[in-house]
Amino acid sequence: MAGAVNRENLDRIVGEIVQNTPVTDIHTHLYDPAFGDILLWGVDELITYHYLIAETMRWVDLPYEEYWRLSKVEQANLVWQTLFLDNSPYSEACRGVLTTLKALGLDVASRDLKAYRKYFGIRQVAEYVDQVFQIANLECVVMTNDPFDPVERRIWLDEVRTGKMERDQRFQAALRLDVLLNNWDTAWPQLKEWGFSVTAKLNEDTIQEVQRFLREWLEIMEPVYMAVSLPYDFQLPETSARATLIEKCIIPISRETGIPFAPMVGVRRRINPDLKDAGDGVGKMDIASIEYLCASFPENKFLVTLLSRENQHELAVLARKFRNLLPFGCWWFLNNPSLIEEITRMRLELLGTSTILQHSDARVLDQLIYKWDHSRQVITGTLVEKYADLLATGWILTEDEIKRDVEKLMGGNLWTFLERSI
Ligand code: RAT
Ligand code: ZN
Repeated sequence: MAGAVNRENLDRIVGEIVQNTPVTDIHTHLYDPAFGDILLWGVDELITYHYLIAETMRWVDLPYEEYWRLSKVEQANLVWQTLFLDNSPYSEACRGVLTTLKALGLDVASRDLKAYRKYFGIRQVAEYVDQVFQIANLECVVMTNDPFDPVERRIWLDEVRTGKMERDQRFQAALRLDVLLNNWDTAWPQLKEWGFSVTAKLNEDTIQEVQRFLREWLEIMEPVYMAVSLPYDFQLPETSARATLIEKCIIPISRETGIPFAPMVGVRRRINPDLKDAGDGVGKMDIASIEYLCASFPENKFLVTLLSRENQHELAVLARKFRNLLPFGCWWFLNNPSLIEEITRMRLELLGTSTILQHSDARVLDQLIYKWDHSRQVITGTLVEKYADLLATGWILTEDEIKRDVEKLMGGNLWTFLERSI
């Protein structure tokens, strides 16, 4: 049979296919370069990634406020000295910096931070975006777009809505609703100031107005989904502003527009507030809340990622029961090779090809390079194992069939779920 795969050529073929399949990266914190400075890139941003700050602060005897008072370059110097020179940088976040520098053609052996700075100092962002997309082999990335963030809000309203800015289709939007859903006490006065006739009490008029707010932002951003990061103790159903907002505002609008709701659950925000973004933790959530959503709203679609390792098995089992649930990615503290391997293997065994294996969560453009390189390595190994098991039964596989599967797993399933293309 043409393109037939056997045990001898399997590793090579799967490796090449995973490498050559462009990814839809379903969750990042990157921005369309036209949004300006809020798109982070370059070596100092890479080195001061909050994952690395958490690791640095375990070693240095420096009050947190003093760290935050340092300039970006001084912060990067401290992280570099502490994690890369005084210790071997094999933690996932450290290794990621080195994978990235190497892929860009820099000499990692030199350990010459100044030379790396020089390289980035002369780069132009537009061509750099092209280069990163090409090295990481990405089709598109999904941003995290917060209408309550004053800087972003201004860009969406003044530049995008007015048509002054042309959107780069490689950067798809996601309407992020953390403030609305997790902080109604702050959200409602803000909505009121913006001209929505809402009150603290979620009466019928307020619900209608919140729906109007959502419709407006869906029109402005044209997002692929509406997302929220939720704490580990999130419950549904329950009597709370958040539960009411989800059931009475998000769910009906999501159904009406066909734009999925994406709960990302399991965070313990700011368990060490002095560490800022680096100070969040993880907790196991109650999967019954996701089950409630999928079962109660069968006409709605849910994209779900959970932060706790302990929730991964029950999420995969739940997805077997509900086709309106699409689990995605190995989120944040799970984005480490050992855990990606475990979760990927389990999802392939329980869900076949009907999942999205990974997202990058990149906050700095350059991180796309390492996050996808490392994930691709693990995904390749796990897929080889699964296809080898198939071949061992006497099943015949073709390269085209492997390509078909990999395209789905690397993000193609998002577009099928959305019933649209990019
Ligand atoms: O992974 C991260 O960088 C976290 O700080 C969060 O942004 C998390 O991914 C989130 O989307 O809330
Ligand atoms: Zn994130």
